[in-house]
Amino acid sequence: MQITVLAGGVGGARFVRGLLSHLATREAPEPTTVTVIGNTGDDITLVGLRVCPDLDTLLYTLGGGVDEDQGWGRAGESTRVADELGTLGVGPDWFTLGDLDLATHLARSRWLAQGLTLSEVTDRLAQRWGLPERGVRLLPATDTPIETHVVVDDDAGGERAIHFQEWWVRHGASLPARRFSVAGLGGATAAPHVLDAVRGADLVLLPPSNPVVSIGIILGVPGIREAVRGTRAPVVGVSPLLGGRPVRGHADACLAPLGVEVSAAGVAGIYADFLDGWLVDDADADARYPAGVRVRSLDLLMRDGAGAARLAGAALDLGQELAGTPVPAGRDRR
Ligand code: FO1
Repeated sequence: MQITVLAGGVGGARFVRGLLSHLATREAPEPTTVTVIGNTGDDITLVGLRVCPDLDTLLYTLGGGVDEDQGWGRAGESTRVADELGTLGVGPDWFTLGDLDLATHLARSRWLAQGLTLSEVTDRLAQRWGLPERGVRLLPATDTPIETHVVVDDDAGGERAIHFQEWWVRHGASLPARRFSVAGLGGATAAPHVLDAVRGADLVLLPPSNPVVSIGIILGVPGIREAVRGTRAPVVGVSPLLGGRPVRGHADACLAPLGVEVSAAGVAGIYADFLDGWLVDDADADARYPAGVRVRSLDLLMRDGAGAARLAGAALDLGQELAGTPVPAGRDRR
């Protein structure tokens, strides 16, 4: 079975880890490969190094090296280099690159400078983290460098754009976003194997990643949203909102500027042109959802690994249920 997942950082990585552990516990498992298409809009160049936070969060989480409390960065990390850079006044003080994490960025930057694509670099990092042995393929959404910027008010009545990471980390998404603009997205092309992984999937999953700045960016790469709309596979998503609030992160601050209702139903609405199934929390079971979307409610929280496996199992079950039923006539995306 071919499962393709469009994933952002922390929530997406935990969901995929849960998916892998759920798949490992099935009786008589059908051979299954999981292709994860990772968001690259968070990427940033710092102290001359290319940092890919969502790809690295997926690598560290699926490879067993992530700092569990943070959900990002390396376990057992130290910051001697970052501390000295601070003393030297080099690099922003609001974004800490740990010593082990720096090795990832140094290797990636070196390989990119040697002419490797981001996909080739990600393959090497995935090998280092043992992803192929776990039946996982990690693809960047695009090899074209893209960066999400957030347009906020300046202090002279105008507006200015800041990097997504500055908005997210330095300001905690507290500056009202007027809009998002993704540098390089219009000219980007899907990375190798990405479109095939969507078109050839038996199931496409959207974990509870940020629908605007994570999954929204992946879908914004020319050709990807069309591929999701056109796939024969059921498309099943997991709400990132519970009772009108993000389970983690700042999805609410991202939906407001789009005028989208901050709710599980609101997010289903922005996916409505391709969504077949939608997992929501029991608290949101009675809301109104787009026609043609099959909604199931459950305890949405991934409190631990077992919780993530349970949520992923529910998504798989909904996908199987949808695969077994004829597509309602008139679904606009078949
Ligand atoms: N998040 C923070 O809140 N503070 C940090 O200093 C920080 C550093 C950092 C370094 C590497 C990396 O891959 C991620 C890092 N993050 C940090 C998390 C990052 O902002 C998020 O993982 C995503 O970009 C948002 O989804």
